[in-house]
Amino acid sequence: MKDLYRDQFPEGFLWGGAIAANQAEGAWLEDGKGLDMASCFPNGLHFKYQGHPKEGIYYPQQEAIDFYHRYKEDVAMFAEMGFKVFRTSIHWTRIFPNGDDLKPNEKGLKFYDDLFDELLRYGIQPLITISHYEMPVHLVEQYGSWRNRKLIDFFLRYCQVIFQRYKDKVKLWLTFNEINNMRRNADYVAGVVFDGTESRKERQNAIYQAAHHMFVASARANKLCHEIIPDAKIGCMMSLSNIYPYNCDPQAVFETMDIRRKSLFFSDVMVRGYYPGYIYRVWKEEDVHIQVEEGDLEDLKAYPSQFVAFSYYKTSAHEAGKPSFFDTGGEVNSPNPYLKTSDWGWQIDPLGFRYTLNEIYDRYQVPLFPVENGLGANDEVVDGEIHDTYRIEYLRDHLKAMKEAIKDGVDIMGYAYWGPIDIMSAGTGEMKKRYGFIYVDKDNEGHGTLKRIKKDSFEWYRHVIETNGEDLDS
Ligand code: BGP
Repeated sequence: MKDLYRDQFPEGFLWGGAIAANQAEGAWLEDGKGLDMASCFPNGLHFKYQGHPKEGIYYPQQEAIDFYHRYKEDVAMFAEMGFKVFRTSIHWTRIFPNGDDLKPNEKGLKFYDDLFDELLRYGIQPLITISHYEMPVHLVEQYGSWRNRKLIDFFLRYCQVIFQRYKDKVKLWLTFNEINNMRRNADYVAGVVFDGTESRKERQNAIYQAAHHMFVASARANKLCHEIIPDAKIGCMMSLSNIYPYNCDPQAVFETMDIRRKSLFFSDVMVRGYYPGYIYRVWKEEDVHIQVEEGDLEDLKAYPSQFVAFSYYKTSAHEAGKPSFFDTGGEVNSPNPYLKTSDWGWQIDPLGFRYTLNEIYDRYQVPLFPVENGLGANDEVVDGEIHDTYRIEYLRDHLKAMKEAIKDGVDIMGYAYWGPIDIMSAGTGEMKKRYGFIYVDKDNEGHGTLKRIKKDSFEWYRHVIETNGEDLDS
């Protein structure tokens, strides 16, 4: 029998980094762009939509790191590190300023043409998220966002335009960023805003109905993508930081499985192509009734996601009966005494990364792509230099764990480090929570020159890519 054991990163492994348009581009109303939700999140008060921007308040995403005007300099540095892939999102409101417009905005389309050309010039493949927390505000106010079935058509019009326009440039696509986070944070992820008066039943119904519309939209986007770009791959994107039972109390073990499964529900539908049996009990108990139209379930089945892209930052531990909370990193529960904790309270767990890669591959048997993993830390500039040994350590340990997962037989397409250049935090709006190999001179209040400085991790990651992950110990 052929020996399929693999102990190296495969040839052509897609090393690179990932950002999102809303956290990097800035230029929030430039060149015909419309208002998106992320531009309305004030500093430090992230995660809850509070309406249009108001005078006198600082909104970090509006300028972000000005990637819109500085991308050439940034892409040149990604190329210097040897990136094979670069993940970003298309800002929906650059293409359709209101979301329901009939014609796209040419200036917005041109920006991404230029960005993709710049990447391709260096041999860097774009990996594009179609929607990364960037809902057009008009769709939220006018239609109630994904609660409304009309959103499927608006989204598909947007997909049609971008697939057609970029079909020769973009061969890797993701539909919705961390779609499973809408279970806990429906406004940020899906534009489903609650005013505080809704009952739990109403909220649950709205979330599952919106999710259904997004599943159908995603399946039909997959179909469109196959038709327009037959040699492209299109996947789903999940938040998969993991959760362990705090101890061997069977109650804790079962509850943990249940919490995880409510999250994996999203990829269960998108990858397997049908609603799993366990959800009917959840809906029964929560009194959820969703509207499904003719053809919906057939399309879910016919056009599943081809691969699972995901974020993994940390793990947490669940104690029986203790309610869990939630942030951009996933569940927040009891501190795990076996793990170290980052400056932002996220528990660092490289073995959890290997565990998660195995867990997800066992469940779906489709290729996996970790497209977010990294350390958000408080970096200090000393004499113009940043010695981020803690970031190198985090990265080394996670890459080693990923290599072990390859030995375990997991099919991994590539690795995109989150935030290769410092960007605005999605969870807190802070600039101080830095992930980058490249430092950006800007502070939490928006002051700074925006100058870029390489950190020590820059050279370290460059060497990793150069050796295709062979040398992780230097
Ligand atoms: C994920 C998001 C990203 C990103 C990351 C880190 O949930 O997809 O947009 O920001 O988390 O989170 P934070 O920025 O809060 O540190």
